[in-house]
Amino acid sequence: WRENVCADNRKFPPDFKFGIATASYQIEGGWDADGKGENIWDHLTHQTNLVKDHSTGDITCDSYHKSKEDLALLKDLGVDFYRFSLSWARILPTGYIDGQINEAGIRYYEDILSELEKHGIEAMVTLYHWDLPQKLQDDFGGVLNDTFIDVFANYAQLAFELFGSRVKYWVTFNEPFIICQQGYENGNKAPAITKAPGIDLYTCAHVVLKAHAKVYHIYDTFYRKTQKGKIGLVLNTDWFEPASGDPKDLEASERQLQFQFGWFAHPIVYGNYPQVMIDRIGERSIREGFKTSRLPKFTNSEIEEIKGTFDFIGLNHYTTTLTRWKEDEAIGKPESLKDISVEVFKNPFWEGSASSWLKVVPWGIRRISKWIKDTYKNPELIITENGYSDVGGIFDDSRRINYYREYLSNVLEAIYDDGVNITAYTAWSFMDNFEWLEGYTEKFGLFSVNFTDPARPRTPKSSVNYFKNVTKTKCVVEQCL
Ligand code: GBH
Repeated sequence: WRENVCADNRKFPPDFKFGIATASYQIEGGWDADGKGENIWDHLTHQTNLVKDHSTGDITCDSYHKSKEDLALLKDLGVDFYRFSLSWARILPTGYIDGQINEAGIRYYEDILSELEKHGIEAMVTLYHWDLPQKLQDDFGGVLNDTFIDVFANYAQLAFELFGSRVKYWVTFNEPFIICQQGYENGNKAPAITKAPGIDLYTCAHVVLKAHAKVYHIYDTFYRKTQKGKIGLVLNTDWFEPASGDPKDLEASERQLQFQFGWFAHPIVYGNYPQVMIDRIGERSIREGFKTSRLPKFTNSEIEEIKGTFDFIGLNHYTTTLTRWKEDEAIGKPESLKDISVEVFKNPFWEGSASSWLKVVPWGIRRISKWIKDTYKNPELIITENGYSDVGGIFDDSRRINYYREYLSNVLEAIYDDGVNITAYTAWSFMDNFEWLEGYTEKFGLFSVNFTDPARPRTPKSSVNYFKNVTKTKCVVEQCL
């Protein structure tokens, strides 16, 4: 069948784009270089023992000092665009617009953008990939406080002013589900606040959605016409495959998707939270003795403000999980998992990776794409992350190549057989980097980085050749004509 992929002309459409992604805290290093402020990841890695190998992102790939070299590698990869994020505290050390503006930080991103332009590579820029300036956490509790909305909007507007003429795609937030569920409930991400499970994460999401909508409207009103870019939100989800054909397992799968993806997608498409969240959280809250739902309510004007605030939806997708219906949890101390009440597990026969959660299930990307098309009125969908981890030091990374080939092949099927409007695909990640609480124990890069060498040399893995061929031929197999 592989030959058929090309014989069939199953190449990606001519205007389909390929890119590769990174995030500021994971690759930049230079944590206090040239006036950068402290952020919540600097704080967490310096003040706690939460990172598995007790490592930090202080230096990591040292991309802060090596961006010229990195840009040359990107050019050679043949990508159409580069997805990276801005370190808020590198631009605004305190996070506030009326604090000091760090010229060195601005220059760093200007240099990247002009190199990209020179190489004919488009920029996809994420405003917030988890590295909140620490001062905003200290002053008002970060993303839990409505104050965040204007502070974020000021930062975003500055970014549009400074960089917008050279940015094709803006992403407001990377994975609000993770920001809120892990940052403010299970403690797997900074600021690792776990004191009000079942409450704080919903407050966080409420603030994120309002901040997202505000920034969308700023772009739409003041910058879109002259800067001609697009702006969207990046959401992460597994595909949740029902464990059996039992309608109850189907219901469980749908509920899980609504509580994870729908939590953010439903508001930006339809204006409010999914009904199943409103009903379940509302009902449980009352039985728990709360006067109102733990899920905050949008006012009518907020609903109007949030509805339609995207040009594209970004999907970060890595793996699939099985879902089985289960009896509702007893009423007790609130917890978001009890609100969902679904049993999730993995098929033990699925191929694994270095990440416990990441099993290789290529057909899942086709099913989640189709589900998004059907559930959210066929939006423009961009795969903003997809990739495979190993333990590092593997240069002939054939399992990573297999992963990309099989996932990309399913993306082709989603486009041609299911009519999903997928316009671009982004591999995670450009190079091995700091994998959050897993430190340097899980490697997603197409380029390997030697973290014990002060020069942090980059070495291509075999997957670089594979991906180069994909970007050149728009075809998933190596011998494409
Ligand atoms: C992405 O999130 C991030 O955007 C990126 O920065 C990161 O490097 C990349 O993934 C690779 O991990 O074991 O039960 O705690 C992906 C979504 C969701 C994947 C949470 C890991 C952990 C599940 N992530 N999941 S669990």
